[in-house]
Amino acid sequence: MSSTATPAASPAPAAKPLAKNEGLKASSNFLRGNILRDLADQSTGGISEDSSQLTKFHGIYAQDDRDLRNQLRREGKEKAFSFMARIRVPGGVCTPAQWVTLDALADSHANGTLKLTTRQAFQFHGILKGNLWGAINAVNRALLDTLAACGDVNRNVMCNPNPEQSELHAETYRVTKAISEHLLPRTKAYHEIWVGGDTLVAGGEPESEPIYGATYLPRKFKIVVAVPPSNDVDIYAHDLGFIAIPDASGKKLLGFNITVGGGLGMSHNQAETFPRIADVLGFCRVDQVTDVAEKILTTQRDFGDRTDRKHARLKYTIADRGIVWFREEVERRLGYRLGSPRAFEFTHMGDRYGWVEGENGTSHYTLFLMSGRIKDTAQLKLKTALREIALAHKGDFRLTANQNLIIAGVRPEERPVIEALLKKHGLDTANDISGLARNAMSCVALPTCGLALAESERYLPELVSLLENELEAAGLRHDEITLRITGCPNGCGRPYLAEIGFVGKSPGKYNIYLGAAFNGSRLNTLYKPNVPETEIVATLGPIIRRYALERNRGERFGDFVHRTGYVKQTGTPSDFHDKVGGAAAAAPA
Ligand code: SRM
Ligand code: SF4
Repeated sequence: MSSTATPAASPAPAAKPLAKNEGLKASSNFLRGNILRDLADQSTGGISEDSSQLTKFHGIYAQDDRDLRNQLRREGKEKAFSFMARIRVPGGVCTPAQWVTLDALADSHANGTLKLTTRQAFQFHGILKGNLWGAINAVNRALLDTLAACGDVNRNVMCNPNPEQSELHAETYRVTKAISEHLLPRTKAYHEIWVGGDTLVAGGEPESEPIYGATYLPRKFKIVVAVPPSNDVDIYAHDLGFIAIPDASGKKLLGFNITVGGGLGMSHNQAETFPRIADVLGFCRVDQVTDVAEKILTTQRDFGDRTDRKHARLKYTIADRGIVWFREEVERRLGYRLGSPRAFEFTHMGDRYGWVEGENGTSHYTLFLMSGRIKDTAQLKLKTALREIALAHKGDFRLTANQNLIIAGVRPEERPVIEALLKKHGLDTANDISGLARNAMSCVALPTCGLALAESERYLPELVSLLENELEAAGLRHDEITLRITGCPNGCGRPYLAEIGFVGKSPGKYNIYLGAAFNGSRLNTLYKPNVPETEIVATLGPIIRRYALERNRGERFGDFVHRTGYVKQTGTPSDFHDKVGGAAAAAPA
């Protein structure tokens, strides 16, 4: 696999000034900035705005408790600052020992919970400034890290979370790790600040970022690897995707179809921002994958819009310049042509719950976790249960792209122990969960997310049960329907790929989107804007009842609402925006 970096091409002359973050990156001395100074400042629980932009590259977000904001403002006090740290877990694979460490750190350094994200990572919330260095340092000592979990770089690389399911899955995981390592930033700043000196990095050589350059990427960049027929990683939502193509035996990896230009974030009523489904670009062999990933990333590095962060993702570069231009530019950098895409089929997104047998005699249990939040409550001691399982488990854990957890690689002699622990804690209920809950996902939103306009994680249980009542009454309790909710239009819970999507508009009000494909290959469409929580059942109940009565055999909910005319896709901004402001002429490509 190639490791040669393409020198940065001269960017086209920019008519508009560069975005502020560009100057910040350039002058940060490879992401150092004033982070150390700000950490040492004990006069505040926060850090400066510039440092809060730079710490993102270190996987750390400055936040404040939004539940307390108004009260503290009234009292003339500083916001209740704390930090979120995102731990990168390529392919979602972590060991039981790492789990036990993170479980303990959540109590000693954060808010006592662990959060599994929609991109196979862990998050700590509520880390106070005085605990931040200790938390990140301890994460590194557990042989995990937070480097490049956020920021204008390639983020955590996702793949089907079960490498032990088959040799094909295992090979795909190895490729995922190779991509992840190849595209990691090379700055020593992270280790200097959080690990202590250059403990893990050979010193001496002048610092450089051979792939990124000193200003990194125009914006975040996300890569996933999928193994059909499962589209569990939501490949069409990502900047770059690789679809595993097996050889004729079906057991060995032949290569990958490449997808580019997916992305979901948008801003309400700004038509020039929109979710976009990735295009299939071509095919490459296994030994070409890191080279292809690098050249696609550097194309975006050089042509992405550095003047406007709302227009800086790869999806806009491709929407503006066209996929043909993009392929030619990537092939020019590669020095060879990409192959024609091979046939593939995705049948579903999401996770398959309960026990699955692997090819090597081990088995794997997928556990449903509401919003990926791991905590103890009066009803369910989930955190305690998973700690006990981690202490007994000899295999691995796999974080899924849907905020769930796989207890993986369970040997036959170990299985009774794990089964007993699942039963003891009431976690052996995979088959009792409704079809809607099994396919439900939310983003974090309030109280930690600074961008939330409405509740999401805290509202999901109520929303699910409201709609479950309707489905139950219509005889559809076990039908699988995808439901996703986010507290704002940024799309962290991938709501535009749900058959029923809720996107926060203001406190207690949501835009309702309907009609994405069950296999993740079609975005949904705005059905009704600004729906108050109190009107959700009245809005969706009649559609659910009609679906029960009039659907064709095997017809998915998302397809039904298209056939019966509740929504239709036009390819214009009104698919996503209720009112159109900004540069309304730009339509989704
Ligand atoms: Fe996200 C920003 C949480 C997956 C699109 N996302 C944020 C921030 C950091 C808010 C902020 O910038 O201040 C949120 C922190 C909330 C908190 O308190 O923890 C946040 N995003 C999350 C997570 C934790 C949601 C979850 O409940 O699991 C996911 C972490 C993934 C990870 O481990 O890396 C998460 N975010 C996503 C996804 C889904 C995906 O990638 O599969 C998307 C849509 C896909 C995409 O990127 O287009 C997503 N997040 C965004 C955006 C919009 C980006 C855009 O192109 O417009 C923002 C805002 C931004 O970047 O300016 C954002
Ligand atoms: Fe925050 Fe919006 Fe992302 Fe939800 S979708 S976590 S509210 S940025």
